[in-house]
Amino acid sequence: MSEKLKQKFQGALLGTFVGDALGMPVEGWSPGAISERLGDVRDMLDARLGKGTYTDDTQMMIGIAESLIECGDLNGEHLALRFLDNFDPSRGYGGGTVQALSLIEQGVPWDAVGKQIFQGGSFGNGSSMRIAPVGVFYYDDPYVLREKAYLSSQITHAHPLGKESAALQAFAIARATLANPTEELDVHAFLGDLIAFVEPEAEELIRNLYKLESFLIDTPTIDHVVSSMGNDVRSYVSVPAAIYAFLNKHHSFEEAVVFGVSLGGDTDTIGAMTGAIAGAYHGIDRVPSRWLTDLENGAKGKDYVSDLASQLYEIKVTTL
Ligand code: RVK
Ligand code: MG
Ligand code: MG
Repeated sequence: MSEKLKQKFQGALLGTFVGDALGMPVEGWSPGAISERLGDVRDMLDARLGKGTYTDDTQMMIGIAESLIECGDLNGEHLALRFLDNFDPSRGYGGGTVQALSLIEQGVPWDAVGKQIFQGGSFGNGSSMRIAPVGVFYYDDPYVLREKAYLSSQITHAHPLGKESAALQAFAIARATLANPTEELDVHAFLGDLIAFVEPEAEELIRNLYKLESFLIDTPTIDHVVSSMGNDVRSYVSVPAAIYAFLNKHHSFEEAVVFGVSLGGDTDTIGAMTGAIAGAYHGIDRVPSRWLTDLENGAKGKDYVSDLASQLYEIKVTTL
């Protein structure tokens, strides 16, 4: 199990990176535009900072991994400062997150910033897209995982739906880490566990998760999925979209991420979150090597992220 568990840690972190880089070139496109102009997105395409480059999703995921490794736990203040240190606007951040980081830079306490963004905090998917390190590091304790996911979200996304979606995405990664990919996955039982995990107050999130039950039975067209649930930046829309992409195509990491990106809209983020869950399920050895080859590999690139996953795993196993 231990070698497999390490591969799952790497799958979740590099799965985020791969899905982000694959979806980035078609961010904001409709599913129809993607299928008409490109068919399936099955290869890294050149856009923005170049082929195989990451956006804010992976950049902030790296910040969480670094902070967990340095502190051995989730420390809100340390993480907030790390987000700020790593901030690079050329990666493309959400407006609320830029505002939150600017307030932290001005000296506003890290745990007071989140509530000042939008009305009662942001419910954008920015705290869910970066959660993979929390999902694998706390995979064996849902109670602690929820607490740490909320804490990591609070910094930039203090709205209850932002926090709950981040906890749900972390829990989906945790459950995928625990699952054995050589056994048939009961997708309805998996989804049922996720629905049971969500706090009942997060009604919008639960409503979208229930839609997935019928999608998994009826396998509707992508247009139907998008018109009935959406594919946008709201956390309670895009986290369920990523969960659906994983469950609908759970036999293959590649098919899951390609399907997630084909939903259009917030494709880098749906790709990143699908990649995190599917990577935690299958492990890094099932991530297509042509995708890994194409990833940027500079100062905080592919090898660095792989090393962060190994370090997180080593710290985790010493406490098991
Ligand atoms: C550029 C009303 C709200 C809201 C609230 C809406 C990167 C706003 C990544 C806001 C991801 C948007 C994405 C995003 C991550 C949130 N009331 N509207 N309470 N809370 N919104 O700004 O980090 O791509 O329209 O906090 O979550 O790849 O602009 O940013 O796709 O959600 O950005 O929320 O964005 P933000 P974020
Ligand atoms: Mg992004
Ligand atoms: Mg995005």
